[in-house]
Amino acid sequence: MPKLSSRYTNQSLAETFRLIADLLEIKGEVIYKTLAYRKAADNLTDLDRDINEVAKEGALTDLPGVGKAIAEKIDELLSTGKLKFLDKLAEEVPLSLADLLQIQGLGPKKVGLFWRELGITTLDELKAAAEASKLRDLPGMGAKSEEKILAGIAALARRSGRKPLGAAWPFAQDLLAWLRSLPGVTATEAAGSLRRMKDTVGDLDILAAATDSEPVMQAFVTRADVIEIIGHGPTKSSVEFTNGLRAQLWVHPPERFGTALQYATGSKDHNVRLRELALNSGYSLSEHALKRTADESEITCATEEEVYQALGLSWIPPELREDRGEVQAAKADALPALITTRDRVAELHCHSNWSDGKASIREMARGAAQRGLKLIVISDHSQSLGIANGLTPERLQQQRAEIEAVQADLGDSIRILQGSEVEIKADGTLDYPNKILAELDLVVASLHTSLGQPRAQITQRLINAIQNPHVDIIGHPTGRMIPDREGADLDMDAVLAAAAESGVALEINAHPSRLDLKDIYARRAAELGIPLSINTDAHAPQHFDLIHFGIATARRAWVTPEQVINCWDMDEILEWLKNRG
Ligand code: DGT
Ligand code: CA
Ligand code: ZN
Repeated sequence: MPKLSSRYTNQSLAETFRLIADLLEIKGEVIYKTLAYRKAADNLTDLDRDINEVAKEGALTDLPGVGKAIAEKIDELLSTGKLKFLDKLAEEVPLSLADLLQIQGLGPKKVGLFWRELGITTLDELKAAAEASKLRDLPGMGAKSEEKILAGIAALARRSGRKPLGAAWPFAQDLLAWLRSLPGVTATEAAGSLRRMKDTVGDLDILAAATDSEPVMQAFVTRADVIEIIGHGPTKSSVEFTNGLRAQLWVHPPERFGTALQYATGSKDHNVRLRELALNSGYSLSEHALKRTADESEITCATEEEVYQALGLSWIPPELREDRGEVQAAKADALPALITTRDRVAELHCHSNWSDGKASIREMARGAAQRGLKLIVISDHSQSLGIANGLTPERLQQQRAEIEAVQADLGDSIRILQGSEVEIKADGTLDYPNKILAELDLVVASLHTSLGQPRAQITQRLINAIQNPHVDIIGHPTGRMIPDREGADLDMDAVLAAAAESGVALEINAHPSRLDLKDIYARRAAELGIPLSINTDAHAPQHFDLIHFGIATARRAWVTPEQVINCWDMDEILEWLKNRG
């Protein structure tokens, strides 16, 4: 059941507004009354500032989608932790009913019906009623729909919400390769949140070009690893796989592949913005076609470039398509020259078997060189992280000798530096004295322990590290873990301000279970002139290949290579390190 939090974050506020919208719909309110709440929730989800700060400044009504009524509710929730309107609504409509909407194919009308007619308020009660055949006699219901509800409840138990990009992406690559091998398929492409490289995805959207869609769809829904067919149509089918992932396949003829790909890539908000622009320029844009409004004639687009070009825009990289200013930028021909994986020449945070890595320094350095890197920093854990076999000052000395030996052996193929990933301890001090930090070539400071500290305390703890002149990079700044842990309750405004002042770099940790900083924070950091560092945090050479997840996150943050240390020339990197002390 959605719970009300005592201290509101952007996300918990968004959830509260979604809950209100759901309850109003179950109660039977007309749709337009619920829309304002959903819109506010969506905007809160994407907001790149802490709502508490915005409220303090009295600037709530400046936010998109927030009118006077919503602003008052936000104020009330932030200042009292409660909302009279919601309390009253919850007296009329039990909160647990909102959970039932998670069941595929079950909308607020039916949930309201079960509640009023049979007093059902929970998933368990609904399941029991369906099993006892009590639903089939209600208006609009039957034995079939009862079965569907039971299947939906079972499916809900199997899947737990959104999936990490890191799990979805490799599976999608397999699906794409398989589709490409089917007869009649001339092109394939990922779409949806997957192509936009969002850190989590609801379902995979996959596109295939084929003149005859039927055999492709048939092959898709009868794959051996499909456990449920959610929908099966000529242009779109949706299935669930045994691994718990869901995918939607869109099949369109090659001559309209561009139009279809543009639509299926989204995001929905980007598409809405683009459709607006199309209408204003005399076109209509839909899932199936781009047409001139005047005579309904179609402009068939085999490629996405043609769609954007017809609307007077340069092609917009998928990672930017979140309606965060990209359409306006494309119109002004002012899109950023985004960073790519090829720009990265240095790995500044990785581990060897001196701490918890799986490979030797030599194996890590050779693996990095084989992948075209020019510089690698071995940054093993510091002494207090016992479970990761952190290094004492004495072992650091010994490690230095090994690094020098490997360097002599590998010669010019790669430069190896000695760094450390130094614990920011619970009391805010660093895990080595300054004297030792000064001897290291590069210092990454990270939070791993006591992440649950109160906001003021953990913010100050991180700022201590940011202000230490020996610290070069703050590793995975929030400590979040996708999908299970939200990260420390940091005051990001304060963290970013301190970083901008000290000149420290903030990491975008590329590991798909971290992607930390996330896109909106990384974008703000870059805008503030804070150097970014994208690292894989590799514990074995093959982890270097995860870099593209970090690069994608940076692209979602509108980041260019000049803003990322790992893309600088070796001389520039060394100069920067020297100046930091
Ligand atoms: P997800 O799956 O929740 O991670 O997010 P998406 O972005 O993949 O969204 P999804 O799977 O619901 O739909 C795939 C794409 O289809 C979406 O990115 C844009 C397009 N689309 C879906 N619904 C709408 C809509 O109502 N209007 C427009 N214009 N496009 C839509
Ligand atoms: Ca999707
Ligand atoms: Zn690390």
